[in-house]
Amino acid sequence: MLRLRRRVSTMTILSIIFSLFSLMLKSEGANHIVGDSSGWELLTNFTNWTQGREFHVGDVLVFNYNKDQHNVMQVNSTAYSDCGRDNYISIFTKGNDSVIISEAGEHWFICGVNNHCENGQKLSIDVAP
Ligand SMILES: *[C@@H]1O[C@H](CO)[C@@H](O)[C@H](O)[C@H]1NC(C)=O
Ligand SMILES: *[C@@H]1O[C@H](CO)[C@@H](O)[C@H](O)[C@H]1NC(C)=O
Ligand SMILES: *[C@@H]1O[C@H](CO)[C@@H](O)[C@H](O)[C@H]1NC(C)=O
Ligand SMILES: *[C@@H]1O[C@H](CO)[C@@H](O)[C@H](O)[C@H]1NC(C)=O
Ligand SMILES: [Cu+2]
Repeated sequence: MLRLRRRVSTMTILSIIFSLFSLMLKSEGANHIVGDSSGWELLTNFTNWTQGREFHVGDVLVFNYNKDQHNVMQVNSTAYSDCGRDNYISIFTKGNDSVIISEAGEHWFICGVNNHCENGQKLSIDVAP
């Protein structure tokens, strides 16, 4: 009886520790290096990159690119489809931009330089709460 109780309380403590730990991990937010080592560049396949990847609110997208050749525009779905550059939500131009995802739902990014977007330099992600 005593031994059983002790085992139960050890399990309880372990599970509390585990929950706290997962909460901590969750609130930290994951860093996603867009395109991995290829970066935010013309020849990267971003559809491929998003496959099997989960995005959550609080995560960070890191865009690495040559700032003389590219930029990052966060846009709405229309501009994503049309590669429209006139009404962006935000623009990033530093070449190593960290974008914190603060809302659930779909997010769209394009490169606004020349015809890069038309050539596939665009990213669409679905963010879970
Ligand atoms: C990118 O990758 C996806 C999935 O692997 C594939 O369906 C698509 O054809 C690729 N696009 C290009 C331009 O290679
Ligand atoms: C998709 O990415 C994987 C590595 O993440 C790579 O091995 C594969 O060749 C890529 N496919 C395409 C179509 O780019
Ligand atoms: C995207 O923004 C443009 C310009 O403000 C607007 O005309 C268009 O309707 C918007 N698209 C969506 C899906 O909200
Ligand atoms: C980003 O790049 C700028 C210069 O373009 C540099 O000053 C800064 O230290 C870089 N930040 C990181 C996190 O690499
Ligand atoms: Cu570009």
